[in-house]
Amino acid sequence: MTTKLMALLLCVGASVGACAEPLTLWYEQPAKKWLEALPVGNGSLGGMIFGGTASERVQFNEQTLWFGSETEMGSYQPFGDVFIEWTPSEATDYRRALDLRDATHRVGYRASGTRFQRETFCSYPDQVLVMRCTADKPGSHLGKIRLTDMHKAKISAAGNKITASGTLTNGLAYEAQLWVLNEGGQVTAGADGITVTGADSVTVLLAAGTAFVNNPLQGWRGEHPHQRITQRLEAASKKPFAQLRDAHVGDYQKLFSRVSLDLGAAPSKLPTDQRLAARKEGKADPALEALLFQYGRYLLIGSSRPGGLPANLQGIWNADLKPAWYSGYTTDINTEMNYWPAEPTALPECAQPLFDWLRNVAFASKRTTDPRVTAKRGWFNYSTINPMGAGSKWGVHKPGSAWLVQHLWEHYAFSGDKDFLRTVAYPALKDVVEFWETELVARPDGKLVSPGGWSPEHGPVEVKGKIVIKEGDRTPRPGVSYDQQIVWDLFSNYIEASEALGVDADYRAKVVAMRAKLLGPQIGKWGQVQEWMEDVDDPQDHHRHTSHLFALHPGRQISPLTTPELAAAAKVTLNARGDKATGWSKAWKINFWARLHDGERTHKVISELFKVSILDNLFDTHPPFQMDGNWGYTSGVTEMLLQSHAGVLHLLPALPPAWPEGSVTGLRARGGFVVDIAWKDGKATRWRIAAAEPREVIVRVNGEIKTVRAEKL
Ligand code: FUC
Repeated sequence: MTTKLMALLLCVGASVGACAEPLTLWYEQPAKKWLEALPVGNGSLGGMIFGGTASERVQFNEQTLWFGSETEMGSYQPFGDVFIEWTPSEATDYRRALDLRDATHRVGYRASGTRFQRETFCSYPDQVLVMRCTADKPGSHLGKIRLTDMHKAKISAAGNKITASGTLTNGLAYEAQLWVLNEGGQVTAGADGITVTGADSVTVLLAAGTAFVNNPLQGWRGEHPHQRITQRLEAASKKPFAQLRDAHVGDYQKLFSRVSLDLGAAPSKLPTDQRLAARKEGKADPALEALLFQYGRYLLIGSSRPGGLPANLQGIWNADLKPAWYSGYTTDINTEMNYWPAEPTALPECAQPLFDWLRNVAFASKRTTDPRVTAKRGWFNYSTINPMGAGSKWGVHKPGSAWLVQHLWEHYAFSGDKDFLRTVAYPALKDVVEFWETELVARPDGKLVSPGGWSPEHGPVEVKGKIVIKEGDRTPRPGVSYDQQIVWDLFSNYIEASEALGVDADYRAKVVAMRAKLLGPQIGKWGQVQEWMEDVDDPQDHHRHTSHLFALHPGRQISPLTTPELAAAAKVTLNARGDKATGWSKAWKINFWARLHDGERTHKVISELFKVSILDNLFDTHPPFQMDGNWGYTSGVTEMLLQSHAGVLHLLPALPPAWPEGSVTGLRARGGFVVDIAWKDGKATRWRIAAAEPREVIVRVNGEIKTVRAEKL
């Protein structure tokens, strides 16, 4: 038996409170409400596990169950629930835990002298959710298993199987199947589910799917999912549990274990909700901060895997028929923030769904008949989009396409993958550059400006002769900093991409000339970075969006290393905006302050995030729950430890006094580097920089600039 497995077993069997695993979320009671349940996911199929003893509930989703079409926004839909009622009901010695090391949820308790255990995971290789229920005495499983549906599907049970098969009002066919595999005892189907009697152990397999096809050329629709999910279940049911488990753990760990983070303090022995409560009260808990960092990686692996759709506003986990903001893709911050950690925390595969979606949305945007999003060249779209490119009618969002293609550039910047650059990133960048080439207009002084933008999601309006900043105002205005900075970033990425490929020298020269004429960031009358072309910013404006600092993060036009005056102005802006805001807004501020190299302030914003915006299951809340803040946080912690956007590899650029000692391994940096760092008393003590081919790199560490030879990976 491996040491790890032994530790796990010891933990499950141990009395409550005896475990202090750094990578586990655990609780002494089942979840009462959805936001206390714990998530499992394989990128497309997701479950929220309540962990009840007499009554277990797994609310599940499959990421393609969407109302809407290529022309109607619709919304993401919950699929259904698995309910299990077990007798006996009285339980003691209870513990439920989500272990991020093997992406497995475990429930353990004692009832009527028997020790029960339940292990659940969602497998990417086998495309099924697996729940195995065991006991230390034979014949102990007695109960009923039901499958429910949120959309009036026909539910039928036969033998050991329950099927829920239905069609949404937009014509999308869908199906879920639950198979019950028993060892010992009996399983019988009835009108309302499957009854289990006297089983030694029970394994529940769940698969779900829809007729959605992620391809506009096929009209987004393919075959009925029945065959596909039946085959998955047939294949999975023939494999021993240990085989399913090993395949799942192997697949997951290949991604997850690439990065480790130790923030230097022994993890608390308290359950996660009690630790969180103490953290909210101001008690230091760096290990909880490290756990939240890794949770972001866990959640991205759980909701964004190759072949699927990108993680939406709630990842894939949603129980609402009318989810907040459609549980869609909002491109004026949220969708992009979801993917900030993908490249630096070594999960580039998880960004693949974003790239596929981007290609599809570009395609759909080009064939739309909606004049509001019809471009002469290139494309743009609305601010909130569904998987098929239809948008909420709230409004168009011209710089969204430029912001999204930044992720293609970053994929290349981190990996150095020239094939990807040539075939995917470069054509997509050029397409959007062409949009802006047609869109930009020259002011009388020759400066190029975007003619009609907005600064998400407010604007200066005149009321009784005075300018006030109004929430939600979308009056189109020229030269808004948000547009200008995103276009600068797009042009810069395009220029570097065409240089790297050695193509389109003439067009590149044109883009270089356009970039030189772009109206750049301006410093206003109170020392701030101007949000609008006119100097009308209100120092009392605490709006959640700080879009005019795009250039600081995720852009690279402003940096204390290259543009110190603008960086100082960005500080003025951030101080005026304040540290209090919605979940994702604070997560963005963590990234901003890290980019300003202010570790102490960054950590103060982390404290604000924990205090107000982290829920008991460690989901981030806007409110309501939105997963962008989880991913923005993970990205922010990375930015505190390693930056690579300003021409140097910068180790520990924003290390806070609260993390005097620690280590990180496996972070990725632009240029194809993989970096490990250890530190003590706030100073880097050891580092290792590796690359596919050994070469020299300029490193900034402990206030010094060094040339370091990267080792071979
Ligand atoms: C943008 C934000 C909101 C929310 C929504 C999903 O509209 O301004 O705060 O995050 O996206």
